[in-house]
Amino acid sequence: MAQRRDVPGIRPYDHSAGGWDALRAVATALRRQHVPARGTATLLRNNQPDGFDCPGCAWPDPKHTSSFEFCENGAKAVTWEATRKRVTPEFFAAHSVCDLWEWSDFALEGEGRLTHPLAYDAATDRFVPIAWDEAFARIGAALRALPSPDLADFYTSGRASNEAAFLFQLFARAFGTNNFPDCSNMCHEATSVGLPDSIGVGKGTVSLEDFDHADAIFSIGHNPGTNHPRMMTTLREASRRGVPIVVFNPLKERALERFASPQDPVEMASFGATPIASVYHQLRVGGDTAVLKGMMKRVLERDAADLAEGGKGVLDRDFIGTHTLGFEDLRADLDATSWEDIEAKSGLSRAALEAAGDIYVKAERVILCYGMGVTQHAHGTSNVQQIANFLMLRGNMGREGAGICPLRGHSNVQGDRTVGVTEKPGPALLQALERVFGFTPPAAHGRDAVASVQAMIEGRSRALICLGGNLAVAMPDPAATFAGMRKLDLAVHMATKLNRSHLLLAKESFILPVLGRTEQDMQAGGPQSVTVEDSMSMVHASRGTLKPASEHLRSEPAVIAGIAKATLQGAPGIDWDGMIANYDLIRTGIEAVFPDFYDFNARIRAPGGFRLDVPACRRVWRTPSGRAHFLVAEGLDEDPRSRSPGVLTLMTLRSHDQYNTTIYSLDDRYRGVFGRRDILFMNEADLVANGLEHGDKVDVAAVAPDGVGKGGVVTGLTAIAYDIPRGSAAAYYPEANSLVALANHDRRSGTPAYKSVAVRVRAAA
Ligand SMILES: Nc1nc2c(c(=O)[nH]1)N[C@H]1C(S)=C(S)[C@@H](COP(=O)(O)OP(=O)(O)OC[C@H]3O[C@@H](n4cnc5c(=O)[nH]c(N)nc54)[C@H](O)[C@@H]3O)O[C@H]1N2
Ligand SMILES: Nc1nc2c(c(=O)[nH]1)N[C@H]1C(S)=C(S)[C@@H](COP(=O)(O)OP(=O)(O)OC[C@H]3O[C@@H](n4cnc5c(=O)[nH]c(N)nc54)[C@H](O)[C@@H]3O)O[C@H]1N2
Ligand SMILES: [Mo]
Repeated sequence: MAQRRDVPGIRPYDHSAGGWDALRAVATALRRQHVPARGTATLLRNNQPDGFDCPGCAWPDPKHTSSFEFCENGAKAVTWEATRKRVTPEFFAAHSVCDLWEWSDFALEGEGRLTHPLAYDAATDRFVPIAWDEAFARIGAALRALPSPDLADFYTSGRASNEAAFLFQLFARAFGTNNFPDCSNMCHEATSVGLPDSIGVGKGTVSLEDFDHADAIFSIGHNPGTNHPRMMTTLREASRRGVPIVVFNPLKERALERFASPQDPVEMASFGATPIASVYHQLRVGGDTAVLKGMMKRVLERDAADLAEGGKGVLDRDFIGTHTLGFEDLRADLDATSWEDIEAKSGLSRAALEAAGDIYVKAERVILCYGMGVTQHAHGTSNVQQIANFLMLRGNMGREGAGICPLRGHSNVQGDRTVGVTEKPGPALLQALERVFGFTPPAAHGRDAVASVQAMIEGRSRALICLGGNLAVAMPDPAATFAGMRKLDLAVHMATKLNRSHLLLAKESFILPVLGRTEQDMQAGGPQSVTVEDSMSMVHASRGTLKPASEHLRSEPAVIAGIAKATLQGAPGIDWDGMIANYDLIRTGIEAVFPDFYDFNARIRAPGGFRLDVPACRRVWRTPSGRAHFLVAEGLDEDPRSRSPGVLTLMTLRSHDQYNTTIYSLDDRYRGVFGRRDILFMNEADLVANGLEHGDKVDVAAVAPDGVGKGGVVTGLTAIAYDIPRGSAAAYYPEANSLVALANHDRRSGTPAYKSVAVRVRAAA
């Protein structure tokens, strides 16, 4: 290979994940946010029995009572919220919205915590302070002025607590709509829609203890070293026990290769590390259906061979016979799928997939973990169902040490759904709300995230109330999304930090600053705790300990109640003030509506909280047939456009120094990228095929959704030669979101196909 030219900011990083660099990164984060020594005390309270739940991710804690578990990115998430920096009324007086629009997202959020409720003033093009009650009154009046409640959308980002989310859906339904766009729609909706058809529940079935009993772990399409760092403790323990860990990921993510635990004095002192993956398969982007079908085909082949030799076979025939339907259809599909197609689509050899299938067959108890690499595809729902099929072939569902483990995104995205944030409420929820709160909630299904944005674009949505998040930047196709949001009559953002969504002005726009999870929440009835649900259905309390960033902040429940009272004006007699004075009363309401939360207030006070019932864990299948279902995925091809010559399949993903649309720094240490994010990761042979060299400036154009016309374009990226399969490419989210069309989503779950975008690359114009 010819000597590669030097590209600024690109240098190989050969250390293990974790280790001393992780400790150094935390020290830098504390310094940048001007958080002094007390920072350490803050971090120590994170995920402690009497402290706050880490806003970083939804991975559970060992009974939530463990001693401090060091986690670089959890520390960054806490530090980001506990920053000493503030965006004050003086800041807004000095900068018009027009000026701020030119700032980068990194710079906007980097200014720190919002301190005052703000309303947009068109005369000066500035956000100006407003009294809380006046803000509530104006928002209420604007909502009441809408000809129909269905002209409003209520967005939830998954950091909101159960209490806030419950009040939010209660308010929106009392107002009269089921329009609940949710960050889950961009994330694990494929799980929430796919798994109920397979196993009767849209959640994972494993608990943390199950990992102690597993004898093989499969990891598909997630990057825990960055996004679920506390999971590394679990994977490291499993690896040290000799449990095979089989990884399928287009990129060699460093933490899945080897990890040095900052909590292990020996590893730290010796600069050692623990290998994580026992085998690492770099499949092509979008090759997961092929991989899963390949491994399942191997299981059937092994089964046939074993039977031929007089054995009992390798399928769990008891389980399949007693608990499932659809096995013969699956078998027919696998028989009809050729190894040739599987190899072509996955980019992996038959031998590699057979070996992976053999590890699966040898293990008695298998857990399969997955993330956005599986769900954010046009076939996301069916990908998830293939995972369930794979596990069920050997009864790896609903027993100790085995099961399916979706790694949720935001720390309470699962809980928000559990307590009623859903655009498709079932009869049980509707009846319970009516019984408990005395009003008839709307039954007609509402809008999810893609549908909401489409409605804004088409003028069918006139008001947007956001419980956190940065909807405009998180969604596909910023040009269309931004234009849609600018057409609104009313935009309300409950937020901790300034972001671009707030600058998309409606006729009336408000930014309402709220307490973060790390902060004390004092109400008339004393200090309050909230609750959250982690990826493994454990519900526990979270109590902030820090002094609030400003005396003007209100809690999310209090702001929702304020808007609700001003909008509903007494109807239908919900005791908003009582619930805000004492959140126990909100929890009493949750318990009355959702029977699974029985004794909520008592159980939440026990250390570690409690686990919500997941019937599939008991091999109870809440499907119409009462059985679990093998479900067939049609073919292997997600997007026929990706087969055209010269087309690459692009995934958009997170760096190590980012939390969704929040950018902590411009580094992505493990991938060897420093001080920049304008990078396109490509296979060297694809560079050559496009007449490009490592370090060339390129323009990337999406192949239009219908194969003709115009798709989105991102210009001026620097293409680098990277260890990624041929035909696949990668770029950072959200910078690359212009390439993702709103229409490019999974038809069944609405999840945008952020990880399968057909693109062409050419030298920059
Ligand atoms: N520090 C930090 N923590 C976070 C977040 C954050 O941004 N920063 N975000 C939170 C949220 S909301 C979420 S949803 C989670 C996200 O956590 P993850 O699920 O880990 O999300 P990503 O980083 O987007 O991408 C995951 C991985 O999928 C791989 N991948 C891409 N395409 C494919 C494919 O086609 N097949 C396979 N098998 N793999 C593929 C990528 O190489 C990458 O390693 O993390 C949560 N935790
Ligand atoms: N191309 C591409 N796009 C993606 C993805 C991808 O992988 N690729 N991933 C998708 C995924 S998985 C997700 S979950 C979405 C994320 O979408 P969102 O959840 O909408 O986005 P975040 O970036 O997490 O939101 C950040 C903002 O939340 C506010 N905030 C932070 N903490 C709090 C709090 O405690 N309370 C309140 N009220 N506000 C708070 C701050 O103002 C901050 O600016 O993005 C999606 N978009
Ligand atoms: Mo997410």
